[in-house]
Amino acid sequence: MRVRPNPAEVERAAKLLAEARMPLMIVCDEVYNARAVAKAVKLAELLGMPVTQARQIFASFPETHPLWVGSPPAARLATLDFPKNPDVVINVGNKLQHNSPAPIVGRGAKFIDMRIDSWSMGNVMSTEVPLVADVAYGLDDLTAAVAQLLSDSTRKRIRERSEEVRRFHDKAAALRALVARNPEWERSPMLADRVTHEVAQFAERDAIIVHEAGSVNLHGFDFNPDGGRELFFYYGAHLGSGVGTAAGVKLARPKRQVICLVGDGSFVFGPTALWNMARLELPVITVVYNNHAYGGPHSRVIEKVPGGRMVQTGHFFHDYLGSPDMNMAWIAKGFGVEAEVAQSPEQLKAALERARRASLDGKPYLIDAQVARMGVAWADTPWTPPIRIALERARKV
Ligand SMILES: Cc1ncc(C[n+]2csc(CCOP(=O)(O)OP(=O)(O)O)c2C)c(N)n1
Ligand SMILES: [Mg+2]
Repeated sequence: MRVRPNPAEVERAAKLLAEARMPLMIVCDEVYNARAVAKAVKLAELLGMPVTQARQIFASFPETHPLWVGSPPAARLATLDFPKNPDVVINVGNKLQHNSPAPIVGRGAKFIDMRIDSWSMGNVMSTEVPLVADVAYGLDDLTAAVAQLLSDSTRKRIRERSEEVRRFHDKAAALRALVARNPEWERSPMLADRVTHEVAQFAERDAIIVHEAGSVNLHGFDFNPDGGRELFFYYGAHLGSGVGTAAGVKLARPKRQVICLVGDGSFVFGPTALWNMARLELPVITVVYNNHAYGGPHSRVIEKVPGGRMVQTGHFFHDYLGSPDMNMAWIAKGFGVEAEVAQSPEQLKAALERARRASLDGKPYLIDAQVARMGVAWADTPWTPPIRIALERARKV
């Protein structure tokens, strides 16, 4: 069922947005699902309004658009570099699962909440305007209402704001490109950022990226759900969901290149769908970021319990997956999928070309990309508990 928003609430929201000093829009999964990306772009452009996205499954806005200001690094809008103090925030299609005592949207701004899934509306955020609607209709109606309200002086202010947002967008893009200036760019085992960079160079312009690559920060893909590259992020899924998700996405979209990015810890929780890829000839390319570790949980322990015994002794019980190292290419071969290990950027580039040829032949392919452990407090040879059951045996059977 598709629902239009209450016209009286649309009027109130339009007035808040038209009068705002610095409005901010959060676009989320309902925008993608309602195929309303172009409508979100239209409203943003009408208002010269910066656009961001809080943790979701899909990318719901063209990331090269000059009004795109990136996603907040720590989920909350307060962690955005820009804008720092929005006075009106509009959510379009996010259920707002806050995951923290500090809500995603700060308390300072007036808040407009537009979505069809209204269950959690107003339960944490005090909400100035609730707009229960199919977001495609909601965006249409709101855009029409805002257009009615814009005076010449407001339009001038909007043009100036658009320029300010564009300057930030361009600066952020220039800074992101500096990732390639890392002095360790050529190292092996590789920087995770280097692996991401090579895959982003390699991916088709309308590739679908299934992302379960642990603590890896995606960059360089310039997602654009309106005809460009698309994202399936592991939000809300269990560890090990990535490979199965990728197989499902390829089944649903056989004409699109599907690339599965997965951490080694995540991969070993759920490689089973490799077998389905082999049997059904689903040419998915899987890249494992193999740092032989639960890198994220390692860093989180140090962050959350810095005075703990594991940090004091350097003996971490839960994070190192080496000794013996797992070979993900062998695991893939066991499921009937051709695979190889890539140690260096050169090997990775060559491996990606072989993966492309496998895709042409209708075959899945896996690359076990060797990635450095870069968090704090990693030893070169991490400690493991000195337990050797074989030595404890009273009977050698
Ligand atoms: C079913 C399940 N078990 C455990 C966890 C906790 N957990 C979150 S991230 C993670 C490790 C991920 O490791 P990896 O994929 O190698 O990524 P890295 O942290 O090394 O980047 C674990 C165990 C989880 N999210 N889901
Ligand atoms: Mg890992």
